Amino acid sequence: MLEPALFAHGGLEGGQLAADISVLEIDRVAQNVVKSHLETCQYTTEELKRLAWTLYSPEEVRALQSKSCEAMWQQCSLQISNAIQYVVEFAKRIDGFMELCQNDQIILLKAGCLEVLLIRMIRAFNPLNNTVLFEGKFGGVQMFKSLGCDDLIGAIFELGRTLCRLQLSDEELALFTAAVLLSPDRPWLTESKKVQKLQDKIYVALQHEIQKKHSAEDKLSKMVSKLPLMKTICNLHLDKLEFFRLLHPETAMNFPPLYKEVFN
Ligand code: CLR
Repeated sequence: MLEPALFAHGGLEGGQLAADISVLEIDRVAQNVVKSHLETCQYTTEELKRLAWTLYSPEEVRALQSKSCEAMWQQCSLQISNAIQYVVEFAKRIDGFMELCQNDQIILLKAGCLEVLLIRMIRAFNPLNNTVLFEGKFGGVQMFKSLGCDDLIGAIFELGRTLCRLQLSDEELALFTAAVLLSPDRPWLTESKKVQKLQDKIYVALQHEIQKKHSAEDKLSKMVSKLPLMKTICNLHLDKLEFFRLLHPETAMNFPPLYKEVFN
């Protein structure tokens, strides 16, 4: 299943987390997670700032719209697959993740990586003109018309807008995505207690980080309140994929391996 992608880049040093949560330890957790995020976020903040006003021209949008549904799905699955590789690398660099059993690592990644991507999307989302980064340029919902998934795309953009309103810093983004990844309630986990302990520490670190500028209860609960919409989007994506697979089995067979591994 995910092993090749998960273990392709060799081992990582795994920090043993003590049982009690001290301020020192929370700082260490935050540092590790933020560093891991910055090392694996695919685009630097500067790159994204520079790209933000590189928009698809109307002709280019029309060209995307007149592609076949199959070709567009293929393109999107490739982009998503590339982005997933960075999420896998992010997970591997979080202290404690590689100490979980391989079964649980795979369950957490399969269940969480689209949610992480949706949160990461805010870095590549421009709420001023409702556009997202796709293959090097920014474009709006119309770009994805040929997919025939207007409801899914609409929900993704809506999430982008509401998450952008929270104005998350890279530190908050890093800790939030790590907490989502280390969700102890994913079905079939064998060591959910271990996952729970890791997630608890990350949430404490996130709370601590938010407190530097805001009232933590407020912002954290706003962040957590977006999780149901993310779950809805993930389920909608799986429905669309299943339907697409029925209509175009040959194309679906040729989707990138990582995309197939994660969403099968
Ligand atoms: C998310 C943040 C990552 C980089 C990245 C890569 C691919 C992008 C994705 C981001 C956002 C969502 C995205 C995707 C490619 C296609 C997808 C634009 C920016 C759109 C919403 C289409 C989804 C189509 C479904 C049928 C899967 O670091």
